Amino acid sequence: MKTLTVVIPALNEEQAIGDVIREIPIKELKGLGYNTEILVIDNGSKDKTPHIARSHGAQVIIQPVRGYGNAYKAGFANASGDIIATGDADMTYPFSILPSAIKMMESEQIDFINTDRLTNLNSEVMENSHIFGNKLLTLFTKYLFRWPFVDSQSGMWIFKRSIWQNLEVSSSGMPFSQELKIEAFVRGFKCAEIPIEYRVRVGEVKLSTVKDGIGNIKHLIRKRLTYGVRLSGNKLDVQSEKLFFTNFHEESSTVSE
Ligand SMILES: Nc1nc2c(ncn2[C@@H]2O[C@H](COP(=O)(O)OP(=O)(O)O)[C@@H](O)[C@H]2O)c(=O)[nH]1
Ligand SMILES: [Mg+2]
Repeated sequence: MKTLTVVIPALNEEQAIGDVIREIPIKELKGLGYNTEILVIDNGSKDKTPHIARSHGAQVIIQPVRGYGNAYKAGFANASGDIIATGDADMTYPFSILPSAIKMMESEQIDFINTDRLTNLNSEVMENSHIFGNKLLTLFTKYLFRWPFVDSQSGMWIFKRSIWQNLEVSSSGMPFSQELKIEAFVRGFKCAEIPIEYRVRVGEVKLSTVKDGIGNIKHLIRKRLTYGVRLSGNKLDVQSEKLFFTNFHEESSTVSE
């Protein structure tokens, strides 16, 4: 039997955390040959989040240092699964897709799956400013890293745990999400992206559209400059020749750059 670890960062999410955990299709995953380990990463919730998570069968990991990226780092360090899947503790991400995503990973031998909230987005679910910010950040990422995904800010990823040790992800906060995806891609892992249905958030948003948006743009520029120095010039281009990207928006057509 293999293991899937679901890692969920949660800061004051008592309204949603129970339903989020309940949505994880444990029985179906068992049928596929996977035991499910659920890790909820908390650092400073002042509400009943950790208590509710435990009562729904999750293990609660306390990361003493605040931040979305720090929460994920603690989660990945404590994960024992062959595969790691992630998502917010706010009901926005459909954990019910995990069995089909894992089947796809196995049949296509994919290392890293990103999910795309934007292609099928119901515009009532996300504010216009947020949609604009997400598209702008993705555009920057495409331009700076020749990165072929549609949604650089999605918080749901499914990947082989073994690749994590090869990724250099230093962000402690919100840029963690884009940095992980860039790293998976530029390090040459086989990546794919699947469109999902993004849903209305339950509970209070932790992200500040303007502050975090600007922070993410600064991070992209810094990261690209670091690559420029460390990979001395065109190493990124050389690497990208052997990059592989399976775009499931177009019925599994395969595009190599
Ligand atoms: N443990 C932990 N979780 C956090 C922190 N900041 C945000 N989160 C969680 O990370 C997820 C993403 O935050 P959210 O407000 O939904 O951001 P958005 O989805 O980008 O609007 C949610 O489950 C939050 O509870 C943090 O500092 N620590
Ligand atoms: Mg969210």
